[in-house]
Amino acid sequence: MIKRGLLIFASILVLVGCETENKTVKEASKEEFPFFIPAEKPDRPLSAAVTRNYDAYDKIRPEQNELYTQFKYTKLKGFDYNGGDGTITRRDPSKVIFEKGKYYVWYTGRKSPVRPVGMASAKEATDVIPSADWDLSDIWYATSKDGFTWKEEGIAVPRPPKPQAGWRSVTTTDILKFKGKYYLYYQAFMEASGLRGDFCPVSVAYADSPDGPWTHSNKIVIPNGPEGSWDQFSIHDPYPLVHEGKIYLYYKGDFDKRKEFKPSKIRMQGLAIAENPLGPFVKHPLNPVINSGHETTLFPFKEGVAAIVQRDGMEHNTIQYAKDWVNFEIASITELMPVAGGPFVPDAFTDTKNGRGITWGISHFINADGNWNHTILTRFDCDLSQDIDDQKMKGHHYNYGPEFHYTHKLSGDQKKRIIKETNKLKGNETN
Ligand code: AAL
Repeated sequence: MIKRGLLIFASILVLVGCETENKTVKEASKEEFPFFIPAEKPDRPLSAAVTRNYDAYDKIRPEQNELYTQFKYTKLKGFDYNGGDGTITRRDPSKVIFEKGKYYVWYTGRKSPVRPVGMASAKEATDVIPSADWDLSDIWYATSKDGFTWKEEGIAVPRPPKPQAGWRSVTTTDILKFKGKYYLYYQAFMEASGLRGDFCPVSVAYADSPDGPWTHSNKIVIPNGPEGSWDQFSIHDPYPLVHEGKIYLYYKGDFDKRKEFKPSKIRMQGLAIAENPLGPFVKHPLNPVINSGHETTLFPFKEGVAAIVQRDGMEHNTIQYAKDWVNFEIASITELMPVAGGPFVPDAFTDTKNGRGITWGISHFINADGNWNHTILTRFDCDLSQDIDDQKMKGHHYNYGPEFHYTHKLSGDQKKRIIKETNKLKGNETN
């Protein structure tokens, strides 16, 4: 009896609730949402999406959102790739710095007698035959007067001798300038990538000049995590910035590799902080701090840090922001993002309290000739800066023509599934 009573009472509550909600909605429907979107959040019932438009973003429209941009690309001059035969690759560029009247960029450089055999065939790799595109590589560098035409200066950091960290390959570097000295952090491979996975820690070399000579620290400064931890195998894409007088080094962990999800789409970013460029680095207890991204690009913005989060993960194709440099929120959604972007960040190392943002950098195109032979460097431009307002960078979308769409075709299995579904319907008709 009591149960029945409670049930009736609960139903009345629900009805009243709906009625109240309906009244609210009814009241709201008297005033349609206005044609000119209110600049401030209106005092009226709003849907979750429109509430988000006011609460989750810095501005309510893309044109005014300083962390929304499109990206424009320009082919670089000064780099030769042997006609794309796979014997030369340049990829994973560092941030760009400006010193001695010119721009500097460092990157993974591979010049091998043959093209890579591929990670799946890593067992066939030798000390001259690369497994992956970034196997058997050194850290090269180039300079430029204008950011468009570059002069390759040569190898900055070569692979060190066995058994030092990086003897197999030194790759995916990034630059730090700290107290007048220069530091290049890099992935330090001690096995051909693909043998077990893409496994490596991070080491660092240092110099008194951006032109070197560079000295290997012969230290693993960002070690792999303990067994069973998210970054136990791969510490990728080291990316140092200076904040609160310390080195904030963001990095990627490739983890959660499972047979049933191959290739894994999960990539997340961690943070490690140190007072000294040679460590010790302390990994943040909230790691991973970004739940998506691959070769993630970061830059100080206002009092926080912004991140170009592209390629992988639930929140790929977003630009994110962390006021506290740890807890990232989505600031905008965009497309055609620079992959492995190394931006020119004038205040990357100034410990700024009001990061100005970025307008250009160097990124890369993998699979540059369609058969995974090699990667090429390119320039990207954007408006993620407090100091410009380039509305030509704030368009809503790119127009991908029919031919581009038709390059993304159904597979044979997908066609078979579709035919099966249609036949099932036909079967239903005859039944
Ligand atoms: C990119 C980067 C790292 C990986 C490989 C070279 O995905 O994240 O550098 O190890 O490719």
